[in-house]
This record gives sequence, structure tokens and C-alpha cells, in this order.
Amino acid sequence: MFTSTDKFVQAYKKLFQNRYAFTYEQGTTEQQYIVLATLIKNQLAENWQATREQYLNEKVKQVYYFSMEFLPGRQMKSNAYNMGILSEIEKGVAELGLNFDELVEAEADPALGNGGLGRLASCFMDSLASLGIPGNGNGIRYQYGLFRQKFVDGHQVELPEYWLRNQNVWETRNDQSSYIVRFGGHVWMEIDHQDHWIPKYEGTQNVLAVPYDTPMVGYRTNKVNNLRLWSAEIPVEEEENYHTVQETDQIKGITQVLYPDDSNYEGRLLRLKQEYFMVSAGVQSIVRQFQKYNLPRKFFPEKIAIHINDTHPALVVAELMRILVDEEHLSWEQAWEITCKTCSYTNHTVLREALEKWPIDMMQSLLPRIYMIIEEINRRFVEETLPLYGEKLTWQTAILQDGMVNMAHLAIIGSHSVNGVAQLHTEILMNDVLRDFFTLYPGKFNNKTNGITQRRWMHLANPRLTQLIDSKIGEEWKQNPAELKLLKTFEQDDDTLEKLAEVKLQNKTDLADYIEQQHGLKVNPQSIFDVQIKRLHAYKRQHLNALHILDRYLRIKDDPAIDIQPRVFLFGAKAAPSYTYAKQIIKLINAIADLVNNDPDVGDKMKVVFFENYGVSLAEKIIPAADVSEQISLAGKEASGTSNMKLMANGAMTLATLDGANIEIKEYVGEDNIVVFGLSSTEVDQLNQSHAYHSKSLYESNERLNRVLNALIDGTIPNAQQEGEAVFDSLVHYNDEYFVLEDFDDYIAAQDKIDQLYADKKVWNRKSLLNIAASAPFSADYTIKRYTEEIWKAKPQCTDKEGVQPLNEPI
Ligand code: 26V
Repeated sequence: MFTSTDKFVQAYKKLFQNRYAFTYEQGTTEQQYIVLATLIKNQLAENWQATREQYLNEKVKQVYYFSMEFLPGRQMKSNAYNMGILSEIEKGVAELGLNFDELVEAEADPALGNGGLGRLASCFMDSLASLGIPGNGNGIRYQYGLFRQKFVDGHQVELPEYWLRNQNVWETRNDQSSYIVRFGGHVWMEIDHQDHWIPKYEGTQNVLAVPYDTPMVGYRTNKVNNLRLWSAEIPVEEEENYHTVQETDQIKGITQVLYPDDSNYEGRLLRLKQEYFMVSAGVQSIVRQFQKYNLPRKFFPEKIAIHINDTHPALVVAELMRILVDEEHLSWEQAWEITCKTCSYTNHTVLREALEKWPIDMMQSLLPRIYMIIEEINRRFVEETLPLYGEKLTWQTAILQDGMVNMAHLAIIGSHSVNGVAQLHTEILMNDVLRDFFTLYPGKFNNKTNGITQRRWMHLANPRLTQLIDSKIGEEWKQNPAELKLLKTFEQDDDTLEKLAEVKLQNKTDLADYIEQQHGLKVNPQSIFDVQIKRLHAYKRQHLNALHILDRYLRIKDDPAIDIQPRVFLFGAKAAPSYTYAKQIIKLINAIADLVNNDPDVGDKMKVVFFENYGVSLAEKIIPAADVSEQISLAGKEASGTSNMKLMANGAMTLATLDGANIEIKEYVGEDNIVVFGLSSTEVDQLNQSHAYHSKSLYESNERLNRVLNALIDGTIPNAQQEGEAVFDSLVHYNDEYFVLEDFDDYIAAQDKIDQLYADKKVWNRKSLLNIAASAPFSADYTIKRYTEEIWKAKPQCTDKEGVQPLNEPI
């Protein structure tokens, strides 16, 4: 890399001058950032090229992770870190007299996803690269990311997020790998002189898919993977046909904006266009890559694995069939065998309202050839299944149902593997949501519990903790996370526990400073920092958290001298713009924050902060400072959760329902080191089936609950009357779909338990340490290792380090 700080400084000055024709001292922070990032990108170009060429020459099996969403976070620091040049760079930047942290913050955080699903995809990219697995991301280069959230009088307001305003240093436009994607028009089949059925197209709208490639740098490897994001443009040869701005905007509009709703599926034509656009461009580029391998086509599945991240890219199945049959002239049977062996699918939700179904007429008119292929897949599926399993099961599993194309069914039928993202979630898929498919294909189903990259979420976000861990167990855990369990040997060591508490306090002090600067609110870092950060959704039950806050507030009002553990309640959440109830909950919590934060009776006993514009960069600030991790979804609804893992790895205690990966967290950390409450998923099922739940009688009979709920509507919370009533009505009059009232007492008791535990600092610090020590199994490196070995069958190509060792027995 740079042989000396001097060399770095020279290179920086030169590049700055070349780029801007003035000196770096005269530049803006953005310009100073751009030059630094460019310098770093230039350093990895050689490895990026070498990796691509090696894989091509050696015909290595490649994984393609298809996802409509990626949330990579800022990349400069993590790239420098993974390349092993971070401290060198920091030294050089200091030498230049610049502030490194300011340059880091000048980078735009690409919000090309809604939440957990997109962030998971990016953690997986990091692990693929770090394990040296030939893995490619395939997605969309949205011009506008997820809206920027602002609060105006406590209401969420959405502003456009134009993340490309400054140059995006990390991407490289690759025109030579552009493809045409066809929409609409008419298709008919003709036989050619070789007796092949060939589709003929007329009147299609042709869109050019241009790839922008971003390097995915592995931690201390010389391999650089690729994230390919597609952008829609007008094909050059057709430019003359477009006369008005409206016409050109219609094409570019395909990749203009990310759909901001991850809770409610809506059959919008533009969304279907986005999905096919990404799928078609991605599959075409894979087929081109395979052609370069110069192998018989039956080797396709031995060289290519395509992963379908949720149903959004499920059209991969039909598009691969189309290319193999129409363009490569394989028989249907050959093409189908290749397709099923190549594709695999992950389900990320059991919420029925989020399951994708497209109207047949829409699919038929937008994608006529693709629809013909889906019809044929469905016809053959029904033909095979009917005699073996009968009408009912066949009908329930068909792809075409009630005038709709069921995308999950397409993905399952066309894949050799179907997985859930936590043990409980996979069981619910097998026994309930996808039960019929489990009957048909028991061998396809498997679990892959989610994971997180410790590089971003520990090493980089929490350097103080990382240094403490290094000083206690050495640095091997960074390559081999299982080593983290060695921390357990320090559970009775006062010195270690005090140092751990000191790290947490410093992180909390940093966050308190940030809160003061952003919100003008002073919070005491000695309080419990209680954190709930995730999309706003009724099933995640931020309103249960709010009821507890209200209950506490009323207790303090009863007796302002009450001896209570001081707490700061921290929220970060965006609501889908059309999700009225979620927005009402945001407004309600903001109003409660106003009430609590300005009441002199309350003082330091309690504060409430709702951060604006929660995303990856904010998460990096909040997570290292958390004492309590709120994971309070109704059992059976949260597929996995991943903030639970990040918070645990940073020493927070989990306050959880038995849902998603919380169950596995409990198994690893032990029941003494987590606080669990609430209904189990089986109890939820029973209550639903028996129709025995009457939330109104709980409201009437439970005095404490009665008082808290009344506070929503009796003027206690100024400025949120309407929102208070909306929440009250859903909980009391509309029978509380997510059993908030049923879990209320148990939740309050769990919160009191947290207070008790925190009161004994030594006990608390010990539990915090044990959480960190038990967090290794949630490293995405292990998750990716399992995907690679059990589903994708790809091989690590690391040359300069060992792959991650198999997970040892959990502690
Ligand atoms: C759904 C939809 C519906 C149609 C329009 C756009 C759109 C965009 C995203 C989604 C995704 C919903 C599924 C999802 O995000 N699931 C989350 O996945 C995480 C990673 O596996 C997991 O930790 C969370 O528990 C799960 O809610």
C-alpha cells in the first residue's frame, strides 16, 4: 500500500490538485472526502480486477445474491479497515491537518433498502468477501433511497433522499456489460429452420440496463467481490424515438425510487417493472459470464448459484427458463432441471399482508413471454402434483390462483432450497405458512439463522470495546469469532468488569453529547439507556414500550420522590408513508417525550428520545451505548430480527419475547442473562384459534392497565389527542390484534426486573460481559458458511488466510 505517511500525503495532494485544480485546504469537506475515498478505491482496483480474472480463468463457482434492497452503510472506513490500512490512513489524514471523522461523515449513507432485509444482504456481502467466497450482489441503483425522515410537530414528514448528489466514489459504471430488458408488446411463437420454437416480439418497450459495480472488500483477504446495481436508461439506438421529457422520465423512472413500504404489499405496476428489470439484467449478465466459461450448459448449476432474497426477485425462475429455452434452445426438461438446481430462496416474513401476489392481467400485459412461461411451469406442476396429492393440496400450492400469480409459490417450485431466517421462523414455515409445500418437498426446507458482521457492528462501531476484548483474549476472535467465548473466563474479574462498564459509560457519554447537540436535550449517561431501533410496525409493538413509559411517568407523578432507576428511552424508526397507524404511534411517542422531558417532577428519572431518520449510520452511534435491547414483537411475527444480535454483541441485555432469533439468543446466553416475558407463539396461536381473547375486559378489569390506557385519551398527553384515541381504539375497541394488553403486566414486571438487575452494578456488568461472550454464533460469517456449504456449494478462494473455523460448541 503506501510505503510511508509521506508517500500518502504526497499522493493525496497530487490527486486533489489533479481533480480540482486547487489545494486541498481550499476544498470543501465533501471534496476532501472524495479524494480520500478515491485514493482508497484506487488501492483496491488491482485486487478487484485480479479476483474477477482469476474466477474467470479458473471457472470458479459463483454465487449471485439477488436482492431488491441493500443497505451497505458508509464504506470508506470499513473498506480501509478491511484492507488493513485504516491506521495508516488516519495517520496521513492527521498529517494533512484534516479531521478524519468529519471526512467519514461527509460520505452519503446509501439507504437502498427498508430495513432488516436490506441490511442482512449487506452483512452477507461483507461476510462473503471476508471468507473469500466468490459472491456477487445483484440489485437496483435507486436514484432516491428510502425517504429522509423529519419530525414536524412530532409528525413524521418524508423528504426525498437524493444520495447521489455528490459523486459516488465507490461505483464504477460498466457500459460494456449493459443489457436490453423488454416490456409489454406482443409475442407469438414461430418455428425456425432448425425446428426451434422462437418467440417473436412486436411493439415492446426496450430499456437499457446499465450496471454500476461497487467493490466488496473482504477483511484481510486479497479478494474483492462485486455488488452490481442496475440503472435504467434509454437505449442509444432508440434515443430518436423519445421526444419529450415525460417519455424519457418514464424509462428512467424504473430505477428512480425505492418503494418505502415493507409492511404492505401493493400491486403497483412500477414495482413489478423494477423487479423484472433487475431480474432480467442480472440473469442475462450471469448467462454471459457462464458463456465465457466455455462449458457445456449442463454444468450451469455447478458453476452458478442464484439466491432469491425474499420473493421480490422470484421472476429469476421464469427469466432463466426463458433464456435457456428461447435463446439457448434447450428442451423444457433440460432447462427446468438447470433452473431448479441453480436457484434457492429465503423467506423473510410470515405476515400475510406482505406476501407478493401479482394480478395475472398485469403480468400478462407487462411481461407476455414471462407469463407464458409461468403458465407452463404451473401447468406442469399441477399435472405432476394432482395425481399424487389430490385437488385440495394441488390447488393450494399452485402458482396461479384466483387470477393472481403467487410469487412465493413460484420461488419454492423453482428452487432446490427454501429457508427461514431463525429456528422458530423456519418451524412456522414448515408447520403453518408453507405447510403444504413442506408436505410436497420436505427435503427443500432448511433453516439459516441470520447473522451480523462483527467488523462493522463491533470493531468499527465500538473501538473501545474492541480494544478491551483484544487486551483480554488477544485478536484471534476477529478472524475466528468463536474465540469470543473466552471472555467468559473474566466473568468474576472485577478489573475486567469495571473496564467494561467504563467503556459503556464513555459510549453513553458520546451519545448523550450527540443527543444534546441534535435535540437540545440533556440526558444523564448514568441512566439506563433503553433502546428500540427497527421499522415501525404494530407487530413490533413500539406502543407496548410507550405504555410502559406512561406507566412509569404516572408512578413518578404519584410520588415525585420515588426511588427509581433513571432511564433514557431511545427510539429509532421509520414508518411507511401510507401506514397511518404506524405514523400515529410515532406522533404519540413524540408527544409523550415532550410531556416527560419537560416535566420538572420527572427530572433525570426519565427521558425519552426519538431519533430522526434512523438508518445504518445512526445505528452505529446508538448500539454501542445501549444497556437494554427491546425485542418485544408479538411471538411468532418477527422472522428473526438482527438489531437483537447487534445490541447483544455490544453488551446490551435483551428484554425479549420468545420470538425470532431471541429464542436462540436465550439458548446461547442462558436464561439468567436475558429477561424474557410474554406469550409464546403457541399461546398466541391458541388464543387466536379459541377466539377467547377480549382485550376490552382486560382494560376494564386491570386497574393499572386501565389507568395507562385512559391516559391516552383523557388529555394527559397534550397535543396527541387524536393519536392517543387511535391507539386506544385499536387496543380496546378493535380487540388488540397484537396482544399488547395481554402482555402488558408481564412486560412491566420484566422492566422492573431490569431495574433490579441494574441496581447491582457488578451483577449487571457480568451479564453484559456474558452477552458479548455468547454473541459469536450470530456472526454472519457462520451464517454465510452454512449457506455456502449447504445450499450454494461454492468454495472459499482465500489465499492469504484460513477460512473461518467451524463453530465450536456454544457456551
Ligand atoms: C416487503 C415488501 C412488500 C412489497 C413492497 C416492498 C417490500 C419491501 C420489503 C419487504 C420485506 C419484508 C420482509 C422483511 O424485511 N423481513 C425482515 O427480514 C429480516 C432479515 O431476515 C428479519 O430479521 C426480520 O425479522 C424480518 O421482518
